[in-house]
Amino acid sequence: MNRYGGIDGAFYYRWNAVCGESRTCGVDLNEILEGIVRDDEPELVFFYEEDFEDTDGDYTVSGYGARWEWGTPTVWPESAASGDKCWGTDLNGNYSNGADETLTSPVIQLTGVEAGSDLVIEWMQALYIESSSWDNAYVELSLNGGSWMQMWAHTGSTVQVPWELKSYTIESYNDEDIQLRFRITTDGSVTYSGLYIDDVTISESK
Ligand SMILES: [Ca+2]
Ligand SMILES: [Ca+2]
Repeated sequence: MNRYGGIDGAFYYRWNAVCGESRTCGVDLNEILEGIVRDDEPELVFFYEEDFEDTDGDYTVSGYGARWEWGTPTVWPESAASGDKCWGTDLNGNYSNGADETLTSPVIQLTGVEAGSDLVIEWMQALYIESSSWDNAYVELSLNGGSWMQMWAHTGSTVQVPWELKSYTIESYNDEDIQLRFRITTDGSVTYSGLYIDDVTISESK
């Protein structure tokens, strides 16, 4: 295997197949492709992945006016981010007026994460909500059962944002249990489809 420089300054590895005269040399293209490694891209090692296809992920719903449901949306965004299923603040209608409703993950116990490494939490999200003057959405995180810390919040005008990847990094993670929650609070009038969540992952950045 030889190391060589790419035009962008990155280094790549490649195999050279050497065949003797007395034997046939077969090279599997897939094996070659799997063997190509770029040195300059961070590697993500996944410790938690939930696409909500087979189960609801043991996520729980709580709060006032709660309409969180697991399944396939029949109103906007009219699909999950992956496969057929996701969680959303009502799969077939708008969120409630006067609501304070939360979707909470199970306590996620991570084992094997290198102490002091950066932990990356990612989720796919679709959002259709009134201005944050009236209706709000939050994604929060708790470590070892501690107070909830904000990873993301809806700010500004009324928005309709299709499925997009959201990301939050915990720097210097050190062997703590993690819990996530997705929450909306609403005022007394004007409702939309709300907050939709799919493909939650936690990975270590190497
Ligand atoms: Ca899904
Ligand atoms: Ca409202």
